[in-house]
Amino acid sequence: MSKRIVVTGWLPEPALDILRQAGEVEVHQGQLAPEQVRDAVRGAHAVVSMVHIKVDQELLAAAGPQLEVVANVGVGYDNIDVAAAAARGVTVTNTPGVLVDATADLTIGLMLMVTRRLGEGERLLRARRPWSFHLGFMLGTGLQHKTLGIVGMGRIGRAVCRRARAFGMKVVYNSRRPLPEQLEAELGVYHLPLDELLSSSDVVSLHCPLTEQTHHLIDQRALELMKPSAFLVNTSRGAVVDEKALVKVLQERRIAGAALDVFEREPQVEPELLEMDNVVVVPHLGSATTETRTSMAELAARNVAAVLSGDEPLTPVRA
Ligand code: 8YV
Repeated sequence: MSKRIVVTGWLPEPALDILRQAGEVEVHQGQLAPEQVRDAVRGAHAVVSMVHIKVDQELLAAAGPQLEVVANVGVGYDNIDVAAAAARGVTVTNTPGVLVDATADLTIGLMLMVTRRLGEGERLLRARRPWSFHLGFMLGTGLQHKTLGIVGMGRIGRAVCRRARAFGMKVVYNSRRPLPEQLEAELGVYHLPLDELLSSSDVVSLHCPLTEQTHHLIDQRALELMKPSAFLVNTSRGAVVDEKALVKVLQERRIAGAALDVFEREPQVEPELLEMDNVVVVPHLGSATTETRTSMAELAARNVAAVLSGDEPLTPVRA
């Protein structure tokens, strides 16, 4: 009997081709309510989950005991109750590696947008407001010789670090596990306690996963440690930042600006953020290139194919 593979969102064709060789594929697109997802996965042997789909006890129970694998299309897997899956013998996989460059590129793009006021400038022209060049017009902040503080020095953090060093920035970092000395030397970085990183950086960029420990890691207290001239960039997960506290410190001008790719209650965005000229907001585009999304989807599909045929998955998530 052919195995049933349920896909919970749009997937590029090359990935679907891989899945079709592994079983019977059913794609559910559009904004699915949790009960619609539960209905969709009933009887599935494999679920390809998108990062906004909550894979919890209820969903796993709805799927049934034949479920073998949940393949997340994303490196982050905070949407999945990994322990609950493990308890049911369900393999969980993610897509590390393939999205490192795309996410690091976007981070630098956001950093430039917010420090050089690019969104603000574009809005000015699109509003057809009068302007004229003068030496003091729309001055931003240069990155050269400034300090970038990277929170979370995994593969994406390191890729951002390399790019920032090429821009002439100094880089400090904070990570659960500090890097080996040799790698620190190669990257030209050193580890700092989080508070020190926050108080000494000109740009703080977040690259840690969302876990119980990192939920609201950047809260009111943390934000108030930042310099009034500093910028916050978040391409990790929205809930790493207390978004309401961020609104408050921005309104009080306690930091200079923020550039956000992710939000605490996606797809909602705190409305005040949309009103502020020193805030850049984009809709979760970290890995959104055709090449990267295709690679992510193919990796997820290969993980499904491996597990359904009794092989080891390529990129398992350990409980
Ligand atoms: C996007 C991500 O969420 O991989 C992650 O964890 O956040 C991003 O890559 C993903 O591409 C959305 O499907």
